[in-house]
Amino acid sequence: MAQGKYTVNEVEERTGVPATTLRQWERRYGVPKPERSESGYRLYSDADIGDIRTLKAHVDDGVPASRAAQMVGRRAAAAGPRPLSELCKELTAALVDLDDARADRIIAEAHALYSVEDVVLELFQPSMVALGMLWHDGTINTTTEHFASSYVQGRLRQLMSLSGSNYAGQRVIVACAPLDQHELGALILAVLLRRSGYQVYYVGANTPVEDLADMARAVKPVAVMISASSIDSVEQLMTKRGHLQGIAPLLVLGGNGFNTDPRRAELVGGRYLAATAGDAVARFHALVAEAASPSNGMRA
Ligand code: B12
Repeated sequence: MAQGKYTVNEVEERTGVPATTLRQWERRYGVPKPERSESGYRLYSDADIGDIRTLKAHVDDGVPASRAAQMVGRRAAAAGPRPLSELCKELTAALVDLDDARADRIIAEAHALYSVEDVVLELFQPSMVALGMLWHDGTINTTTEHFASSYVQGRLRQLMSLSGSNYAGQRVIVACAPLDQHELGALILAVLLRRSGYQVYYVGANTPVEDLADMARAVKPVAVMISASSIDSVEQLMTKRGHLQGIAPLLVLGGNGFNTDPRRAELVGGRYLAATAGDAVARFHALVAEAASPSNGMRA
């Protein structure tokens, strides 16, 4: 949700500072910093009102306005960067409001302050889970969910292409299980793998296992990684496990369908590494080194 909720007249009433002075302070000293509504009106938050009261108190004590504004600005900066959990709540609210311009600003702030890995795992992932839960419980409708999912997918694809493919790197195919439309986990995994130097073939949602086996024969990856977000998706893989045998030196299985019971991975004939893509990629490096070592053979 946006923080700004008071108009300039309401702020004048609450603080006793005339609207003209408020605008002057903003123009000259950058304090306060109200948001703008879609139609361009200033909207002040509770924090802005706090800053205005402090500024007024200093000015009433005889401190020049420019110096008082510096004191208030320094205090705000000392509060430090906003945590990703706070940005996550704001991103979720912006997407529920169908406000992609606001979402862009929140993500820009996150990228300026945190690593790509932290942004995808601690901003995009929890925000998508929150949005998905709102859809699952009927709070938001399908169009809102599709808008939000496709927005986040777009941002992840952007990150994937910005990371650049390492054409000399070891090859990995990333796909979702047959009939599985939950694509965001697999996309996050693909981004992190690319950033770790692998040449990633990202296939995406709802991938038939027979076709995946054909692709693996052509591409010869060191690993095929499949995401299954539900038990139904795990069952799809179970029924097709014949096609998965020997598909690549490593068959790695993950996603919610395996997180709820990692033993299912063995039944499908693959390896389970971890519940989040970040931890899974860290373990994957060691496995690849092991699989590539001649003394260990090339087992899935
Ligand atoms: C968002 C969401 C949706 C969105 C998906 C949008 C999209 N384009 O991706 C929509 C609304 C479309 C959707 C639809 C459905 N959903 Co849904 N959905 C979710 C929700 C809330 C979040 C999933 C998500 O995006 N998470 C964010 C990503 C980033 O996290 P993640 O997938 O867990 O991935 C991380 C890790 O698991 C890991 N990882 C993932 N894959 C892999 C693979 C490998 C190899 C490795 C190493 C790691 C790894 O790395 C990722 C990053 O850390 C989950 C509940 C939940 N809490 O997870 C339910 C959930 C997965 N959905 C569920 C269901 C039932 C459905 C529907 C059948 C509902 C319906 N009645 O139509 C449909 C199925 C559509 C289909 N055929 O696939 C159930 C599945 C239950 C089960 N049986 O197991 C869940 C668990 C909700 C629930 N509790 O009931 N859903």
